[in-house]
Amino acid sequence: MPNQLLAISYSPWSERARWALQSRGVAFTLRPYSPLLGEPELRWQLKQWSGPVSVPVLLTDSGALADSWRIAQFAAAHGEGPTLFPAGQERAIAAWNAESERGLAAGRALSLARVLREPAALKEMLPKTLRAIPGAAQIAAAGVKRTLAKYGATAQGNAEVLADVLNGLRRDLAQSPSQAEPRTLLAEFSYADITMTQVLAFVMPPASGLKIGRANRAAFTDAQIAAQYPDLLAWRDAIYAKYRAAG
Ligand SMILES: N[C@@H](CCC(=O)N[C@@H](CS)C(=O)NCC(=O)O)C(=O)O
Repeated sequence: MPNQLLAISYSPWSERARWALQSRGVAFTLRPYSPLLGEPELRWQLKQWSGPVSVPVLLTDSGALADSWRIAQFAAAHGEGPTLFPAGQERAIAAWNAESERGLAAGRALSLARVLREPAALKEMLPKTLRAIPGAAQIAAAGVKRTLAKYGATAQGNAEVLADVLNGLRRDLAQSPSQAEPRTLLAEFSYADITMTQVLAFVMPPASGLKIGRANRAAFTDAQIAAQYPDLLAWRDAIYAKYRAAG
């Protein structure tokens, strides 16, 4: 059976896995996942009947990989292309991945609060066939609130956490040994760049990679934070242009 990637089209967590697999040329069939609606099948695939489940999930012949980090390591061990985890750098990359998690969690809380105020963005989160049904926005709002609760999102302090992660990224890029243009976090392109570029999806989504509707693109954009980090947005766009081949 070919590898199957269960992924949310507009989610930066899913994008990390998709990019890692595609950069290594690892073949997979993409199975678009809808939060809440897709959960029964996901639980069945994982044989996990209680506790939280999330995507991306890669279904392989040797079992399911239920986390973007594990999927990236699988990608690094298969196919061919950029090394992703250069020798001796795994701990450094894990630290960047932890920073990415922190930034993404804060960004999710900020973005989903804006999505909740925008019916058009809420409807875009549903599969096309459900968008016209009565109460579509309310159904999506219930799903969004569930996601916020599931990941323990708090209402306060998110802008500060996101800024802290972005300031760290700015510092790390300034100190990087990279001779390339655009700079990479390590001396060469790696999974560190894949995972850290994702934090910027909640500042302003990238032009490619994520499949995101117009209303959600606006809701994911934080004009105030974007105005403070034009250098990082330009870095992200340049990394995408150079290293993110179309899938
Ligand atoms: N550590 C996980 C986190 C993934 C994650 O947070 N996924 C969220 C993205 S919003 C998700 O699946 N949400 C849908 C849901 O929880 O129903 C990874 O990187 O794979």
